Order: sequence, then C-alpha cells, then structure tokens
Amino acid sequence: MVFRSLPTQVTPGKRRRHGDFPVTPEKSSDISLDIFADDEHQKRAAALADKIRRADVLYYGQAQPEISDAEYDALMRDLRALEAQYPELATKDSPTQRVGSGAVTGFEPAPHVVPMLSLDNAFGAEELMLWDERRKRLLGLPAETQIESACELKIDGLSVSLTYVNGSLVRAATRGDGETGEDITSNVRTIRAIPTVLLKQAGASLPSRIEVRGEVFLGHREFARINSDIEETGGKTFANPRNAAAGSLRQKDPNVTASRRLDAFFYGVGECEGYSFTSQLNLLATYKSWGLPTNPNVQLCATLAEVQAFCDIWETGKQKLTYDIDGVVIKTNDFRLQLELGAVSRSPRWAIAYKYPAIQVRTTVNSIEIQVGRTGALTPVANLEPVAVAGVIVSRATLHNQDEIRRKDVRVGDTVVIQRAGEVIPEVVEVVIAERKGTEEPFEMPTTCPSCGTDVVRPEGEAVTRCPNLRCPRKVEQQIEHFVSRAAMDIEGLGEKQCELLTSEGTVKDVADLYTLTLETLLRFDRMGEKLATKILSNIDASRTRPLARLLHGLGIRHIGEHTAEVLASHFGSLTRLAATSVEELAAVHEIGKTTAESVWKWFQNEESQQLLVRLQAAGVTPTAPQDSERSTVLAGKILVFTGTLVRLRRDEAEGLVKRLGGRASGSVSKNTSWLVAGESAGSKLTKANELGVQVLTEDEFIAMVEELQHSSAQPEPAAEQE
Ligand code: D41
Repeated sequence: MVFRSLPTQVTPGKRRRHGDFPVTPEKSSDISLDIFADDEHQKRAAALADKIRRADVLYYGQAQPEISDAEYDALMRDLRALEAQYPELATKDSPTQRVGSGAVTGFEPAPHVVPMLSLDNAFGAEELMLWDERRKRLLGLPAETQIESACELKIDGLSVSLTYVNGSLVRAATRGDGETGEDITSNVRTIRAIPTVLLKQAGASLPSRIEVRGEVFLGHREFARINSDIEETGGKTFANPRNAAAGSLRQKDPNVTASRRLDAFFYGVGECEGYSFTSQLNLLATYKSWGLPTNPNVQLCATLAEVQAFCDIWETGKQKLTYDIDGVVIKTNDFRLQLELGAVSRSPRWAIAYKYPAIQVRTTVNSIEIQVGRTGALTPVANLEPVAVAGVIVSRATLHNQDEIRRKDVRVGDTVVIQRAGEVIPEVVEVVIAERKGTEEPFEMPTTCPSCGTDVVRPEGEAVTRCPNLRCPRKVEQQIEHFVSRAAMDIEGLGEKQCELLTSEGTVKDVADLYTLTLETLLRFDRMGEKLATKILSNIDASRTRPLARLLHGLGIRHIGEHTAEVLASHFGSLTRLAATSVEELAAVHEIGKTTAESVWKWFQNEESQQLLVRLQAAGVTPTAPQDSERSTVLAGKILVFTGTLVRLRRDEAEGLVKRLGGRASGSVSKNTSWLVAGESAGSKLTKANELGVQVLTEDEFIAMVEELQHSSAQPEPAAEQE
C-alpha cells in the first residue's frame, strides 16, 4: 500500500544546498471512498499516537525502551495507514509528522542547517517492489527500466551530524527531531573513530563547510565489556548496544565517553558548500578518502533483483558482523535522480529502509542456575528448552539479577518469549502469563555462594549480589581464565577445563601460582600428556614478558579493560610507577575518569595486591614497557612543542601524531626544539622560541606539513637546522 503523507515545507529563506529537495505532495493513488473519520477512528488514532509518544520518550529521552522496535514500527504503520485513509487525523502534532522526540535537556540545542531526514520502511520483497515502482513512476520511467541502487547496511546506532569547516570538526550534534538535535561536540571529540580533521588528498579540495551524517554505534565486544564493568559496580546494565551507545554519547563527562570505544560509519550529507558529490558511491568513496569511516559492505546494484539478493544475503549474513544492523538502506545512486525524486513528509523518496522482522520465539524455562563471575557477582541464568532464534540455537539466557527476575516475574517452568537482543545475547523479553499452569516455581537468589557456601552480600542500592570470599574456587577459576585469555596474558593450552582442574584442587590459588607450576604437578592431572604439559609450561614462561598493558588487563582490576590498560601502560610505563601514583595523577590522564582512577589506586594500595605483585615479580614476570615498533620515521629525531590553544586538533591528538611519525613532543622549548607549534594566545613559550631562533609554525602550517609528510614521506628540513 502507498501511504499518503503530508508534505513538509522547506523553510523559506534558507540557502539551498544539497539535501534540500524539491518537496512535492505525493499524488495519491489510493483515495478511499469512505473519506470521513468517525469517532472510533479518531479514538484509535489518538490511542496509537499516545503509545508512540510514550515509546519515544522512553526510547530517546531515557534510553530505556519498553516496547520492541518491531512493535513500535507496527504502531507507526497502523497510525500511518489510518491517517492515509482519513487525512484529517494527520494533525500537525501526530507522531507521523515528526521523527523522534525533542532534545532532552542538559545539552545545548543544535539546529541542523539542512534537516536530517528519516527513512520510510519496507517490510519484505513486496513493499520493496512498490517503492521501486513508485520511484520509476515519479521519474516518468517505463516500468521495465532498472534504476541503479546503492545498498548499505542499516547500522543500529545513533544518527549524528558533524560539521566540518575547512576540514576541521567544529560541531557534532545528535539527530533530535530531525530539525534540532543536541550539541555533543565535546563527547564526539573523544571518539577515536571520528577524525577531528579531514584528510586532504594531494591535488584534491575539501568543502569549505559540510554537515556529514552517519551513525555512532558500539561493537558487540565493547558492549559486553561496558556491561560487565557496570555489573561489577552494581549499576544498571544496558539492554542492547544501541542503548549503550546512546548512554555513552550523552554522558555529561566526556571522560566516560572516551573510556567507551564508540565506533562510527558515515553515509550522508546535509549542508555542503564548496564541494559536490555525483552519487552515493562517490560520496562514500570521498568520505573514505577524507578519513571518515564508511561501512565496507556496500554494493551498487543494477537491478531490483540484485537489491533483493543483497537484502536476503545480509538477513543471515548479519550474524557474522561484530555490530548490530537492523536492515538495509537502499538509495537511488545517482544524485541527479535523488534531487528529482525529492522528499515528502521528511522522508526522501529516493531511499528506503528494508527491515528484517525482529525474531522472537517462545520456549520454556527448564531451570535457573547461578553463575559466579571473577568479581564474585552472582548472575542468574535461565536454562531454556533449546530453540532456534534467527538461525542460532538458544538454550540459555541471562536473567541479569534478582530485580530483573522479579520485574519480569520469571518462574521455573514458565513459557517465555525470548529474543536475541543486540543479536548476540539471548534475552527473556516477557513471560506468557496465559500459559501459566500454576505449577511454576518462583526463583529466589541463594543466600550462600553456590561455589563455596560463603554468605553472599548485596550492598544497599546495588543490583548485584556477590560472594565476598577471596578464595572462592569458582571466582579464582574465573580470574585465572581471564588472566590466561587471549586479550590478556595469552597463555595457550589453558582452557576452561584446565583452569577448572588447576583451581579445584587448590594447586593454583591466584595468578602468581601459575608461574610455580612444574611438569610433575601438571602430569598428575588426567589426560595431561608430557607433550601438552611441556607446551603449557613453555607458554607460561613466554608470558613473563608480555606487554605491560596485557598484564594490567589480566589482573582483573575493576574498570580496567583492554583499552584502559593500554592507556595506563603507555602513560606510566611500569608497574612501579603505577603503584606509586596518586588518584589525582591517575584522573588527570586523558580518558581516565574518576571512578577508574579510584579503582586503580585502591587496587595498588591493597595489601593483597601488593603481595601478589611481589610474588609475580619474584616469579620473573617482567612486563615489557610499551613501544611501537611500526612507527613512521618521517619526524625521527625531531622535537616539537605545542603551545596555546589548538582549534583543529586536540592537544593529545597532535602529540600522538608526532609520536606516530617518529618524533617527540616535549613540554618545554630549548635550543634542541625543532619546531614550536603556536596555537591561539600562545605566551612565554613563543617568546622563548623567538629568542632561541626556533622555527614557529601555526597550527594550520603544522597540519599542512604533516599531511605533506604523510603523502610524500620526504624528510622535512626545518629552517633552524638549515642554518
Ligand atoms: O546505517 C544507517 N543507519 C543509515 C541510516 C544509512 N546507512 N543511511 C541512511 N540514510 C539516510 C538518508 C537517506 C536520509 C540520508 C540512514 C538514515 N538516513 C537515517 N537514519 C536514521 C534516520 C535516518
């Protein structure tokens, strides 16, 4: 069916740019005979609108959705259908007439120069065909013509709009209601996937001003890491990567955003001056050349059959991705055709989102068991009657904690609806109460640890119940497993089974014990041949000199994931320095927030930790200081000093760049300084550089020089050295 939507007016007086499409009311092809809405229709429309508004507030405003995307889409479709039939129901404030909810307070409003459009959805092949027919009809093309389409994955993240002026990021905004979003510049500046300066290719130009549109998201691994961090501190975990990305992007403290590795892909343009694109593929290739991340899984399709094939392939193919997608976006490739097709009701007619149905299935809860994590957290897990969900057999689902079980009222024996939230972690959506027989058993968290029998504790205000026993075998086993894992000390040969064996008999009581293992001890275990045991010992030995970051990560200090461990290792360089630091010094490190700083400091103050470190050292564990062997050398031997306020680059970015190119960034000017890069309101360092005859560069000159170096790889000669 073709929906009839009200046209949106482009505000008069606005400059016309790419993205301002001629807006024409769509010719209606499905005029109904029954043209007046009665009371009942009105009530139904109002009820649908209410539900949608409520869902909007929960989704956008609080990042705590209550209904699934599929349910939301269904509500929206019903309302649109009703309004298409009775246009007088489509009042100005109907949810169909706007996208998303308004800006949430706390961030400055950020108006979009060119509105951020939304996408109409097509559910299945038939609706896709209808969309294709419509675009041909609108273009006056014969039905048998094929229009070239660019097919992209529809990343399930948050839409953002970045404004670059002469290649420099000046503003980042959320989408908001499409007209006005929120200014999230400081947070976006911390996202490493997003360049603060666009790369200029030799011989090419950059737009003088451009609004770049894309999606910020979290990959599955990072999502899991964030949630496990939150779980450790007893906080409320995110239900899916999308919510976690939203929560991370809207942080009041940019340090928190920085500590979460958000990712991004860019795919669209708003305002654009001084540059023009010819097609969607041309835009994507250009973005890539500027250093903006674009999704590699795009395809130019010559026919609609190819488009459908692309959609079908990714319906199952998406399971192999490391991030979530919720469909495919199909765009008319040629920008001239896009312009001709224009937009109605804030959706371009040249694009459509092909949505996959959210797959939910029913199964029964056979039992609920408790898992003990490496921090001692007790997590209830539902053992399910195995079912296939979106091509994967699911037999377990996390129930998070006691509060969640109570909220959903999940009982053993219940029929439940499950879905793969974020496509990775199976989740119990709800209990099918109608299926209750009365024999289902409510679940209570145990009062003692199922592993060691110690009384568990649940601190006031926290959702997590923990086993406080430091020697809890299950906890130690998990700690060892974490320590030897690939992301940490990478000790091959020690899998789940081996860790269980080593800890269950008390042979290994903490990670330092691993380094005292002998061939004799290992050979006592079942199915441990001499060959395997020798290999394990040699792998343990090799781990003695792993990089410091890996050891730090492996120690399992709260809030220290892989990335934070790297930040700490490269800042402090050694365990000794880390152990001697203060909370203040830690918190001053870029990307380290207060909570992390306190957690690290506390860990190193703890007597048990200190003893562990002494024993590790005694066992010959000498982690290597961080070094980057694959550095470029174009700035080798050069010392740069930055002073004043930089506007295009962050200070750490600039210094990082120098390091990557083999140079050194120093804090003070001396006769050995190769260049002083002076930003705005530079002071005494600039005076000193002038006195010493050190060459001074503006920020622009520095960036131009770096770009030049990266392209030509030629060694620069500063004037000061030529003399
Ligand atoms: O990956 C996406 N989520 C995605 C979203 C994409 N690849 N392309 C998109 N293109 C557009 C238009 C055609 C309007 C430029 C989009 C979106 N819009 C979009 N996302 C959320 C609202 C609109």
